[in-house]
Amino acid sequence: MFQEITDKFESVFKRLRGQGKLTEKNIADSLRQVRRVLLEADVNYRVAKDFIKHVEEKAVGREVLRSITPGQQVIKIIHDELVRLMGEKHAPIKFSNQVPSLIMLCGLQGSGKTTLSGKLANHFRKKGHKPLLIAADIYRPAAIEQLKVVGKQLDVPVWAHEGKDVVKIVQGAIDYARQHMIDMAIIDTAGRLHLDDQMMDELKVLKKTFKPSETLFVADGMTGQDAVNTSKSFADILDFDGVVLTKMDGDARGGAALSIRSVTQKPIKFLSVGEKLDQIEPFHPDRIASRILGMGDVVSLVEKAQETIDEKKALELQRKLRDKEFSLEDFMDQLQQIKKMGPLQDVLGMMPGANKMLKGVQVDDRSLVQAEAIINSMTPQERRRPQILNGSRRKRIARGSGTSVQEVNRLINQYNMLNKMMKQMQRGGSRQKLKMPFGF
Ligand SMILES: Nc1nc2c(ncn2[C@@H]2O[C@H](COP(=O)(O)OP(=O)(O)OP(=O)(O)O)[C@@H](O)[C@H]2O)c(=O)[nH]1
Ligand SMILES: [Mg+2]
Repeated sequence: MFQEITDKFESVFKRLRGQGKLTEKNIADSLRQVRRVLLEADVNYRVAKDFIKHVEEKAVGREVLRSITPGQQVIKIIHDELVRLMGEKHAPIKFSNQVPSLIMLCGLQGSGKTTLSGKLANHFRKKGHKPLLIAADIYRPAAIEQLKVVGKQLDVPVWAHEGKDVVKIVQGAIDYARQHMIDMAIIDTAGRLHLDDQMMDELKVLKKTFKPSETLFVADGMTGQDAVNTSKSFADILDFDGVVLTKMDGDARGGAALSIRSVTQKPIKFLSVGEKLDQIEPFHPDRIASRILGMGDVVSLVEKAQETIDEKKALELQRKLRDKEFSLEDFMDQLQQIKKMGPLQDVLGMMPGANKMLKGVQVDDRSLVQAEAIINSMTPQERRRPQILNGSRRKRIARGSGTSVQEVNRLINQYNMLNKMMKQMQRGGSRQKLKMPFGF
């Protein structure tokens, strides 16, 4: 996600930082490059133009030119403007006083509504809500079945009834929810190829009848400017509350994420980043801006870690580090925990500086699998006391795991490095507060 735009920003910034002194001319040059980066990322033309104008107004101010770190100052201005562009603050999902709160999803065919229904149910259940999924796509024959599969996967109830009257279906679901202490219901509506009248009328009726506390427009992030344009047309007809951009794990260039707020005046509330039901991220403009500018997103990383990493194991690990007992077995545990957090590339993308550090390095989830195989081929004693791993043991392990001695060596070096870094973190002051249970 955002890899391409991050890389390009990085090369612009590198030159900017290198300048001891900035003049109006070289600020203008840099901003021309920034404008090109935005346009290449498929940011709306008008949005890019306004963006540059704002940055220029601030950057050419006397403070920047006189400052000791003029490059950094300009970068800071760009960062703040990006945050502003995306709506400043995270816009949370609204709940109503009445039970159940209704979240209605709408959007074009295949944009990811049904998948998102499951993701939202999963997300909010983790936060203590009790969700219901409502199958309101009565047109596509397999649609109801698809939602049932999602519900079953999560063990979340699905309200699904045959029939041609969506209002009746939703009413039935609300009654059911009230009887079963369900506090939120997510309506999965039918998609259309285009925003046609019949679809809009149906959504308008649902909105008027049930007054959902949240109506979300689900837009396919891979379609770039098309996603922005359909969101805009949709907003003109049906006043929705927010956008969810899906398929942001693909080669989406980021332009839609940067333009939608400014074009539609509607905030992005979530990003959907994969086909699995836990691949969803609340949209925080400041965090995304940092990520786009290659500054990492430590807050999201830690949140993700907290969600997926076993607290008990993390505490145990801290104790082991303190007592110098961190073994290869623990190392494997760590690898498995990291694997749970999602594709390695995404996890690393959130770490400050990782983009620069890993330039050109292919991060591959298979390397985790390989590491597991290597550790699995060791005896328990070798895992606990890696210092006994001499040449012949390493050869045996390589054979057993279908790898080479070099690969075994590399893993042991990584382990040693991690061990050292973790000890430093343990000693270090502020970093320790993050309680990152793994030590990049
Ligand atoms: N890679 C990726 N694929 C996704 C994401 N969200 C949905 N998909 C895939 O996109 C396809 C369409 O998703 P659906 O959830 O069925 O879309 P829909 O909007 O309900 O489609 P209709 O009901 O036909 O209008 C499926 O193959 C999903 O697995 C995402 O964030 N990333
Ligand atoms: Mg669907």
